[in-house]
Amino acid sequence: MLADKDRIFTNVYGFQDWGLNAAQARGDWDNTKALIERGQDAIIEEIKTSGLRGRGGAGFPTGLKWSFMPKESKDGRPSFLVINADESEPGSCKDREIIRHDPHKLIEGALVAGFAMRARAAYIYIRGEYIREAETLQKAIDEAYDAGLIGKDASGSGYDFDVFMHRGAGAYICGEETAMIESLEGKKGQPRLKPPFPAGAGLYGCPTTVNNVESIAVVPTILRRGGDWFASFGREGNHGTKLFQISGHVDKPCVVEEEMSIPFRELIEKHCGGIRGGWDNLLAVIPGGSSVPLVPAEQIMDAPMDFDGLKELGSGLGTAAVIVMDKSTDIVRAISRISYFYKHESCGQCTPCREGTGWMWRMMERLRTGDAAIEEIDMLQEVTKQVEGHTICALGDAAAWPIQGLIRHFRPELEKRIHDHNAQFAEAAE
Ligand code: L3W
Ligand code: SF4
Repeated sequence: MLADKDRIFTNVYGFQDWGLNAAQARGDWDNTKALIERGQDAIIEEIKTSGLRGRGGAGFPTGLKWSFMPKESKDGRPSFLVINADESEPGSCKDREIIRHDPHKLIEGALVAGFAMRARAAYIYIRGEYIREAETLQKAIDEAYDAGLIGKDASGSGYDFDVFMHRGAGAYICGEETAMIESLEGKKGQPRLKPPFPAGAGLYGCPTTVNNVESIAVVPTILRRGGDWFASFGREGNHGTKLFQISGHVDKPCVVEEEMSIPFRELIEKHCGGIRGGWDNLLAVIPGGSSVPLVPAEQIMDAPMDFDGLKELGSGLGTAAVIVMDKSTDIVRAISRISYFYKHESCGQCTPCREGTGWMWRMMERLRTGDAAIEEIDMLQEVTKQVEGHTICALGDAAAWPIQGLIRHFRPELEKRIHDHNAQFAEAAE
């Protein structure tokens, strides 16, 4: 288990004040100037050494992403850092805790990361529903400006760096990086085709990097304690500490910082008091937020909770939003509800997603009630394949994968429902 001394988010439960003085007492903003004086390339190298991979779902190597940003400005165009605080993935609630209780880690991280990628400013795009969090964040930004930590000659480094907060308006798709950029520009939040990636043409056509809140908030601590320190947690290719958000049928749902690659059973035993009704009562787990396929109980027990371990099980770490479902769960209904979510949140600009998410949800509803033909299971699988990989952004995949996971692991349950329904119908007809 991760020792307290190795926790980055020491105020994640809000036992202390989030304000500047308390944050400084915890070590934030401690000689930030010295971090900046190391220089852009040294900072990027340290982040590469740490093995940090993006904490927003895709797990892309953070140092590598920063290195895509241009070293020289073309035609006087500025570069930007955009921080994704549009936390909307069902099950995810870690960025909310950082902003509520440790906002200065995020703001200091924005300055140091922004400097490393030669950005002129950071835009923090916060989920519209996070009303009180937005108030806290804006107050923390104001505190940092008033103390000279950001703005002109930020932290006495000679570097000018602004931080702006922008509130979203309730659309899940604005968490997709290019939809977020469109939204920041004042347009309808719809994803752009990639490439070009934001590092080439992002906000206002300028080089931009979009990073998740947690990815940025851990940066100052990594630089202070060293990339090797961060890399000493977890296993090859899956390094560092990580905020896990455990919800559902555990005794004590929580957000907890743990070592990457911790086995699932250990994570739940140590921090959540076990599974409701005991381990024999576990049915399945969605380990990374609603976009990733579920994993049945027998496969997840000893699985390392990291990018590669969960990928091997046909799922993913995503945002590490761990949704635990015990045997009381109507698993078909649960996945159907997720399908409805993606149908509702599809931005509608590409046909396989716009039409496919509706088809998938309606077919899921037929399977939920059992009012379907057995062949419809394969037909639904085929529809998911028509959507997966054929859309502009990952929402199409995210809508397809949970259904594929259900069919892969719970086909007998789907068939039983249809048989039971048909038997009932036949009985009624006699
Ligand atoms: C330059 C290249 N940049 C990739 C960059 C790219 C992006 C990052 C990852 O989706 C996933 C999604 C959700 N040159 C590059 C390059 N990049 N190749 O690397 O890109 P990508 O396309 O792999 O992922 P993405 O589009 O960022 C994110 C999944 O996360 N998810 C979580 C969602 C979480 C929330 C939330 O509430 N926080 O919505 C869960 O599974 O489905 O698959 O920056 O530009 N050659
Ligand atoms: Fe919009 Fe869906 Fe296409 Fe993404 S996949 S761009 S959400 S229609």
